[in-house]
Amino acid sequence: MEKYYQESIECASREEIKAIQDERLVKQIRHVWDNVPYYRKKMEEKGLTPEDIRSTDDLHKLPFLSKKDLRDAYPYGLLAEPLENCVRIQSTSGTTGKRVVAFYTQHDIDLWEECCARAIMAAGGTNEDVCQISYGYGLFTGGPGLNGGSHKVGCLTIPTSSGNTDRQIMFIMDLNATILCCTPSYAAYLGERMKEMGYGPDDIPLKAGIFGAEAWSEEMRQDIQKTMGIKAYDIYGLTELSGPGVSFECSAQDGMHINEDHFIAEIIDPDTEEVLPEGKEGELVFTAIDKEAFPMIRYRTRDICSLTREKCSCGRTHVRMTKPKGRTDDMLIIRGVNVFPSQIETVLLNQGYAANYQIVVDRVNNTDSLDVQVEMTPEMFTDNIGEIEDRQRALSDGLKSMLGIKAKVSLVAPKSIARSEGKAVRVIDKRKI
Ligand code: DLL
Repeated sequence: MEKYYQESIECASREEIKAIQDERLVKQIRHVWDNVPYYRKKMEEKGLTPEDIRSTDDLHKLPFLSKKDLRDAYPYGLLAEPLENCVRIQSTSGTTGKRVVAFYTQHDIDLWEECCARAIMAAGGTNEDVCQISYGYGLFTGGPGLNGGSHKVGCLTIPTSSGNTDRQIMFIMDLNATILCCTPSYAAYLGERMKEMGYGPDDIPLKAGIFGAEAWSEEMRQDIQKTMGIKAYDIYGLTELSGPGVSFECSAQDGMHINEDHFIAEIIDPDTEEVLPEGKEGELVFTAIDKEAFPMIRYRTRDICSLTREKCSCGRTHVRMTKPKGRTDDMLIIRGVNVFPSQIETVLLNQGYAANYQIVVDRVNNTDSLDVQVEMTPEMFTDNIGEIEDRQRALSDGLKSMLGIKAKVSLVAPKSIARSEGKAVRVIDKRKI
C-alpha cells in the first residue's frame, strides 16, 4: 500500500494544485517586489509591476534568474526577510567562483523537511524504520534535509554523515538500518565494500535507498538494487531551492514528483529561453512560491530533463520530471558533439562494468580527445592482453554507437580509481585547465 506524508496535497486534483499555485505566486511576487530591490529592478526592466502577475498564467512574463545573479547578489542581495527572521544558512559545494549562500526562516526549514518526509514515505518509510543518513552534514544540504525529514516521519535516525565506510556498514548491520540515504556513487561503493566483507543481499537489512545529488543512470540503479537487495529511489533538489526533496520518486520508480505546492516547474530551451511543451527535453526552471527568506523566481537550474503529467500508479498527482541527464555545464562538447557523462555510464554498465570510471578530455594538435578509463571488475580481471584488447574494442564500439564519436578506452585494474563518499567527480577536462 502506497504511503503518503501529506496525502491531501500529494494527491490533490489539478484544479486544487493550480489554485494553490495561483494564490502563492501572486503573494510571492508581492513579497519580492516589496522586500528585494534586486527583483524589483529586474521586474521594472521588463516593465512589470506586481499587478501584472494575477495567476500562474502570467508566470512567463517574469524575468529569469541565473546562477550569475546569485553570485552578483552574494551574500544578502536576494534575501527577502530581515536577518532576525532567519535561522539557518546552507551553501553549495561550488567548485567555481563564489558559493551560493541560501537563507532559511523556520517556515522554510519546515517546508523543506516536509518535502524530505514525503520522499522518505514515498520510498516506503514509516516510524518503524531505521534511517541511516550518509549524506554529508554541514553546509551541504543532503544530511540536514534528510535528517529533518526522517525525524518528521518518525524513523529512528542514524546521522552517520559521509565517510568512514566500514563504520557505516557496522551501523547498518548492527542497528538493522532499513533505509539508506546517500549519493548513488557512495551507495555503489558501500555495496562493493559489503560484498567484499561477504554480505550478500539477503544478509543486508536495508530495504530502500534514497539516492540523489548527482546524475546516475538506470543501469546503476539496477546494479545497486541487486547488490544490496533494495529498491533504490531517486531524489532531486538544489541548495537554491532548499535542498533535497524538491522532487522524489515513488513506488513506480518512473520519474520524480515535483512538490508543486511549493515549486512551479517549467522547461525552457536553454538558448532561446522559450518555454517548451510537456514532454520536450530542455532546461529545468523553478519558481519557489512558498519560501520566505530566499524565494527564487524563475531560477534556471541548468539541469536537463523533461516533464510529464501522465497519471502515476502511486496516486500522486504532482508533475514528474525525468532523471536529469546532467547539467548544461556538465555537457562536454567534443569535436562539436554534445556528450553527457551519463551516456558513457550507460554504455559501461550495459557491458558489465561497475560505475568506476574517469573521463579525461584534452585537446591535442587542435583536436579534442576523449579518454575513458574504466575499472575491470574483480571477476573480469586478467593479465591476458588479447582479452583486455577485445574488451576495450567492444567498449569503444559501444561508445561510438551511443555518442557518434570515437573514444579511447583504457581498462585499469580493480580499485585503481578513487571512490567517492559524496558527489563523484567523473570528468577531468584538461582543456579548461
Ligand atoms: O545536491 C541537494 C541534494 C542533496 C539533492 C541530496 C538530492 C540529495 P546542490 O549541492 O546545490 O544540492 O546541487 C544541486 O545537483 O542542480 C543537479 O545538477 C544535481 N542533482 C541533485 N539531485 C540530482 C539527481 C544538492 N537526483 C545540483 N539527479 C542540481 C541528477 C542531481 N542530478
